[in-house]
Amino acid sequence: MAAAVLFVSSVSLRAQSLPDNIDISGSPNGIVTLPGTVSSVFTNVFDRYTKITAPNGRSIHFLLQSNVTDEMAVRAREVMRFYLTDAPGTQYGSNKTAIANRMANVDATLVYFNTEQAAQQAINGPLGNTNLFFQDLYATESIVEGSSSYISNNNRDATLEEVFHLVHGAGIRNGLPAYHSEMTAAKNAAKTAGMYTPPFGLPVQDEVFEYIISVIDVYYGFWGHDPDGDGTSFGGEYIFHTQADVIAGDPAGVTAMLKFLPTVFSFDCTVASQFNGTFSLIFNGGVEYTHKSQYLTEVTLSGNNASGLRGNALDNVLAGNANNNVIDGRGGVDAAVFQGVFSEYTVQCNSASITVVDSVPARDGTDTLISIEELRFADQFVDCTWQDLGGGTVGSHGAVSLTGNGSLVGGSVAGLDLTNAPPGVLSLAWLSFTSVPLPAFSGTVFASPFSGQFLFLTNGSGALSLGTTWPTGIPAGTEVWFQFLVSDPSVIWDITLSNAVKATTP
Ligand SMILES: [Ca+2]
Ligand SMILES: [Ca+2]
Ligand SMILES: [Ca+2]
Repeated sequence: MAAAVLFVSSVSLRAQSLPDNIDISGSPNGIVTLPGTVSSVFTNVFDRYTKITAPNGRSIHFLLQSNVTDEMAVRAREVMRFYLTDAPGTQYGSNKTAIANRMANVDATLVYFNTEQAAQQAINGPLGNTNLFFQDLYATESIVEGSSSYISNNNRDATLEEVFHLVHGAGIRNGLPAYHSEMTAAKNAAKTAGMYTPPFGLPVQDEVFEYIISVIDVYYGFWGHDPDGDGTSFGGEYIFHTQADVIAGDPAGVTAMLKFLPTVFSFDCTVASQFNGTFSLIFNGGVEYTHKSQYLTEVTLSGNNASGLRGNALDNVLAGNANNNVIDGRGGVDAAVFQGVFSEYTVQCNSASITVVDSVPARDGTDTLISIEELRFADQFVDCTWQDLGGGTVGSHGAVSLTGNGSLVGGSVAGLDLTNAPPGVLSLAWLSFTSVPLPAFSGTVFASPFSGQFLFLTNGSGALSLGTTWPTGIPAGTEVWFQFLVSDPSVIWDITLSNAVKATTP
């Protein structure tokens, strides 16, 4: 069991503290060498640093000892960020600004040691006299998603626990005293009912800290695999080990947890660089790690293996690494994230997948997306429902522009809008189900061979708006091309071509 006690240093000995202005902006992962300008009380023990900046501009610190990997430190920081992200609709967590500010104001610091022994040595020395509100965590109890320890489930992960202790102790206890009291009441009820048994010797005022994190750890799936094989968690302290168990057996505890935290464990998870294979967020009883991964929603591959991601039924935010990845969102409205701006990529919408090719070497590679509904580039979000294929020509009123709109979900409204045509002229809409692009009229007709054609008249502004209810029952991935041939006596052929648009049903 990891250290669970919250350390607050003696007021009379307050001396060294950490500045708020340690600059981490130059580091891609936000981890920097601990500057030599801070007190040797810190540099004698720790070598690296990262932080979360609270809304008030002050810092929540992370001090890192040598064996704490960057992956571990980023993970702990992102778990903290998750805890401090507003959880809409919750009684105490819908606006966490005051909690984060309070933590920063008391110099809340995660002191991340190599081992428990290293922590004891440092805390019994000068570090114990600093002006910090600190909580310890050890590299030996840190399991990064996708690492060999994570896959084999053979080691305790204390990150969720220790990071929440810091939020609870430095932020919630005095910032939300009514909430602290509610959690204490849930703890007392669980203790009376024999569901929660605190470890021997734990001061009674510390029990609520250990109890609520038992609920949190179990709810987010960290004990589902039942490492002790006895149907409990935390070495028997808490008698539940799966989310279903704890919801059914300790609803008061779950209710308390969900007054501050969301039901979905949406921390920004980066899979360890060593991982090779398809990282799955779908529970499979034969794959131990999926007891945990089934609750993740936001996952990024790192390193350079040609690995894949398989999302779950939740709305996922997924990103590959520098190699070529297959990213399958499965159910839900899923997003794939890319590092560069849209113009740097080629996006090919196929019938059952989307291929995204990065023109910048060694960045995102060529990724294949399946059941992904949104592509997030650095400058814009795009989807494959409506694609502008170009191919149009310039007429007497400029380039005739065609856009499509609507989600193409059966029963919803879909439309086409034509602009920049001459006023009051005949316009022929071509519709094609199998595009064989045809160079014609000085442009390219993509809606060819046409499967249907319809005649319309533009209005006095040279525009045309068509709307319809999209039919139900059209299979996902069905493609339809649209393009207009516009009468324009001032150009050769008497015809101006609009650009073509391609619709792909979701
Ligand atoms: Ca999904
Ligand atoms: Ca990639
Ligand atoms: Ca999906």
